[in-house]
Amino acid sequence: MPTRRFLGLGVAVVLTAALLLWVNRKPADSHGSAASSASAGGAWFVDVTEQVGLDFVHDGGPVGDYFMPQIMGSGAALIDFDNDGRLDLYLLQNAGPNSNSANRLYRQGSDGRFEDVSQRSGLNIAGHGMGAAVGDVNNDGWPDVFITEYGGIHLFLNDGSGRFNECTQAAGLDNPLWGTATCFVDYDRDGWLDLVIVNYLEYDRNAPCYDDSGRQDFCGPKSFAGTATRLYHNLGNGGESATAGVRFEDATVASGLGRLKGPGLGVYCADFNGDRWPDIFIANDAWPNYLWINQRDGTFHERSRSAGAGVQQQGPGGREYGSGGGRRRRRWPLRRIRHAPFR
Ligand SMILES: [Ca+2]
Ligand SMILES: [Ca+2]
Ligand SMILES: [Ca+2]
Ligand SMILES: [Ca+2]
Repeated sequence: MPTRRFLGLGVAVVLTAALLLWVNRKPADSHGSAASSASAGGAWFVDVTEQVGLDFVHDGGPVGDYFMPQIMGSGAALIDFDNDGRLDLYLLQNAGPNSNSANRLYRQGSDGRFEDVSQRSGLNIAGHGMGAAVGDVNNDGWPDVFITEYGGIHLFLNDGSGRFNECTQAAGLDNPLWGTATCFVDYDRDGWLDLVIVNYLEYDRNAPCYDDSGRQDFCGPKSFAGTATRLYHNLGNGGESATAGVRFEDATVASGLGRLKGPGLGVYCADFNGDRWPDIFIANDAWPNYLWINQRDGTFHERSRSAGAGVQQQGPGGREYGSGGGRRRRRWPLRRIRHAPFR
């Protein structure tokens, strides 16, 4: 029987190597200095990365061949994988599946320091890691982990002992595209977390790009066609025990999300119109964003324009939104979201 249910939480980010780290308990000496610094009008945040034992170094892989995924990853997830009340940290690598640079899981101890538990966790895989999401997909009370990569995905079930077991294929999941952001959301409110996988470009590494002076450069978001976001519906475990795992069905076409393609980089799932049904916002790179409003029948309608959220490059009131790309581009925050109700 389910012992704990996670709401539609999902964390998905496509980041550069820089991380803004939050820890819920700091060592005593740093706590004092941080408090006095803040009270004196100084910085609110103190970099405690080394002090708390985090020695992660992001690896983007070999340089020189302008392989575009190298400048787009990688993501991270905060997850209390052992349910001790302290957030642990999972960090992705981007050096490719044949690299020795594997993803790493750090467990936070009672003193606020982190221990590298990657080896025994089973999460220490290598790849072109992009996004990560955390959610209890089999309702056994233990948070599970989903990862997107350039060319693949991975779903790991948490067995409660500190070990994660991959079940991607058995769960019916597949995404050979360039997955970026991702999140869990129970879009049909049946008590089982469903899965959103945002895809980026139909990238061809054999199609080089060049800058204005004719020198080879990294390709940008307009160099290739965009792709559709994929939605997977969680079928549950058929009433069997929690250890039986989960099964998903591809609801991309049936839900309507497959109708529009784009260079997706970000996602946020929330009830944007206040009807208590979760909606899906997709942030595209140098392309109008998509706001998929839940129609409460398993389908979504795209409403970014009427909601004022379809910000696009050089469009009225909005400029480019997104990250990466390798070409000099201005970056502006999302704007023009109105607060008037819409359907
Ligand atoms: Ca923990
Ligand atoms: Ca679970
Ligand atoms: Ca569901
Ligand atoms: Ca809604």
